[in-house]
Amino acid sequence: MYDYTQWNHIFKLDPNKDITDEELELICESGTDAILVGGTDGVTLDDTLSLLVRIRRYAVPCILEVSNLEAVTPGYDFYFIPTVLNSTDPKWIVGMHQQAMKEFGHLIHAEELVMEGYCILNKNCKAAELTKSDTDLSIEDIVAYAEVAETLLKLPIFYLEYSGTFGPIEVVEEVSKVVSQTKLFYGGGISTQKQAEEVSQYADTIVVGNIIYENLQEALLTVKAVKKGATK
Ligand code: 1GP
Repeated sequence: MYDYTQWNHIFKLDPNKDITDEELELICESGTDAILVGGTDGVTLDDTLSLLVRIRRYAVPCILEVSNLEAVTPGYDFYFIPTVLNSTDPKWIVGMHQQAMKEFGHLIHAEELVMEGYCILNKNCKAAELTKSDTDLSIEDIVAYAEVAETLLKLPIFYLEYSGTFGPIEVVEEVSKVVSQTKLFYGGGISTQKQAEEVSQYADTIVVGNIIYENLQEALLTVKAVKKGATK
C-alpha cells in the first residue's frame, strides 16, 4: 500500500472536465506523487470510473476524493473523505459521513479511507458556496482550525483550500507551525513553478488543479519545483 504521508505533489483531476489521452499521459508520467480525482459538481459514476480506467494505464497512485456517494466506485488506491471544518452546516462536517456509514459501512475497507479536514477559504469558490463555509476568518481562526485537526480530531490531513485563487503565504506558514502528525495540504491557484516552490516551503503536499486545463506546460513545471525543493 502507498504511503500518502510522504507525498509532496498531487495533481487533482476533475472528472467533469475533458482531458485528452496525450495530456493525461504527461500528467501521469510527470513525476507527481499521485492523481486525486475529485470535483465539486457534475461528478458522475461514469466519469469517475472512466478516469480511473484511463489513469490505471500508468504506475501512479490514484485516489478518489469522495464528494457524492453516487459517484463512488471500487478500484482506487485510497478514498479521501473531506470534512469541512469551517462549514456552518453539520451535513458537511459529519452528516453525509453518518449517512454513508449507515448505507455502505459494511462494504468499506477502513484502511483505504483517509479523512481530510478542509478549511475552505476562497469565499467565491463553488465548494465554499455549496458547503456554506465561513470564510471570514483571521489567521488566528485558521490556525485554530488546524489545531483542532491536529490536537483534537487527530486527522491525517489538514487541507487549506483556496480553490481558484492563490492564498496568502503567511497563512500557510503560520498553519505549518502547529501541525506535525497531521499533514498539511495546500490547494488553490498554483499556476507557476515559483508559486509551487513558495508553498512547498511550508505545506507537506501541494495540490495542483485548474492550471492543468489552462496551461499544461506550467502545470508540469510545478512538479519540478517541488521535487527540486525535496532534494535540497
Ligand atoms: C482544488 O485545491 C484544489 O480543490 C486545487 O486548486 O484548482 O485552484 O489549483 P486549483
